[in-house]
Amino acid sequence: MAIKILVAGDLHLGRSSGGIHGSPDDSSTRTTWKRITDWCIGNKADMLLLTGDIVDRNNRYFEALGPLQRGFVQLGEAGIKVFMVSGNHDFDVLSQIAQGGDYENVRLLGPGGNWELASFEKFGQKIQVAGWSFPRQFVYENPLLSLSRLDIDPNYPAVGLLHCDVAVGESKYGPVDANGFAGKGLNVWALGHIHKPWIVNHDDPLVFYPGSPHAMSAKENGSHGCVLLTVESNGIIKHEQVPMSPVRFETLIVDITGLTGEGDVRNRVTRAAAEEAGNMIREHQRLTWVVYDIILEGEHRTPREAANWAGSGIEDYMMEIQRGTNVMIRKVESNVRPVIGNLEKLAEESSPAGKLAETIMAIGQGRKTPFVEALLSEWNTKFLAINDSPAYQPVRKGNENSDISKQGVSFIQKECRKLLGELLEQQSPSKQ
Ligand SMILES: [Mn+2]
Repeated sequence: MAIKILVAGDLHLGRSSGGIHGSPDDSSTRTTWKRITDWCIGNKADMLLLTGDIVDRNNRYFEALGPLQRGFVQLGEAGIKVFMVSGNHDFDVLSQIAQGGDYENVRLLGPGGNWELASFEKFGQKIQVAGWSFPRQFVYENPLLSLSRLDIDPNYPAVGLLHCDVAVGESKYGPVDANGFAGKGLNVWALGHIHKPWIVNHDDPLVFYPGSPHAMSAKENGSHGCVLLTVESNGIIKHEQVPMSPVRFETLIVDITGLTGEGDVRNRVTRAAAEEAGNMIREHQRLTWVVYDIILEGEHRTPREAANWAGSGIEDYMMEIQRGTNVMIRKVESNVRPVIGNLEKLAEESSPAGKLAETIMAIGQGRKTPFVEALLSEWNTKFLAINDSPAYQPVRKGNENSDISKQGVSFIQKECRKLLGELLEQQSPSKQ
């Protein structure tokens, strides 16, 4: 028989996803907590591990505690054990709940920042769980440095729970080196604090952030959920993501080349979003909201106008693509280039447009006109001044040998195209 362990972190109960129309229940992390407890009960999990920041510091008393406690009770009724550690958001509130002693099945590991080892047994199979809880909001020291005293039995699998900040150097949230987890006698480390799912180390030991099970902002794009650990009877531990978030944020590139009118451009954008979301829900069921940031690409005769067509009022757009799943578009950005018709003919003109056309052609053919040389020399001076500024030192690393002049030429070409496009757009007010 295998032991099933679901791992969740950074739920931030009390918060909701930003930018969802109205304030529907499904955008709240409460919904994801319900999904997590339902999943554990429905799939007969043995254990739920929580890696801290389960309750959001700024919203906890108003919204968080009722649902959290209800979930604990339901898990207890189903015989599911909860081990948790606190993070910088819930260092006080989780220990209050645990000290209350109301939930026999729930245990906070390592209160006060003292490492603690617990164990769980089923059918003669034993799992050890070690944990350390945030004792206060800020912890500047590496919590792993105080780990030596645990009495771990090497004959049984052991899982570590820790809320910490991996690989950042200095941090006030428990800084830990990514290599620091090896050789501590634990097979798996389940971490909290970072909201993006991240496997820090694949094996020996497995070290991972499950990430926030609920996508709270457009910065948290991609699939969000929990991690299921399956401990086989031979001690082998498998891991897989279980999607939970009812909200998913994505970026989508839409090419509008060949489209002319407003309706065409808007339709291309909304259809692309609906199609992409349709594919996604075939893989990940139960998404209530798929929220897109659109990036327009390609060529258009009037790029600025096309971007306005696609973007104006788009934040009100919402479409139900299947029962219970809605697509929203949060914003539209544009990288659309102007269509520049007859460049050669234009280059013969002595107008500003002609000058720009000539420059674009010259660069395209690898020639350097006096005008290009002058621009390039100015670009070089400015680029070097920025590059010498101490603020950019870290960015510059590894970039020093790149061909600066090539970068300059490509920059000038892009700007000339943009300017020419805008110039032509102004000269042709209505070509529809
Ligand atoms: Mn945190």
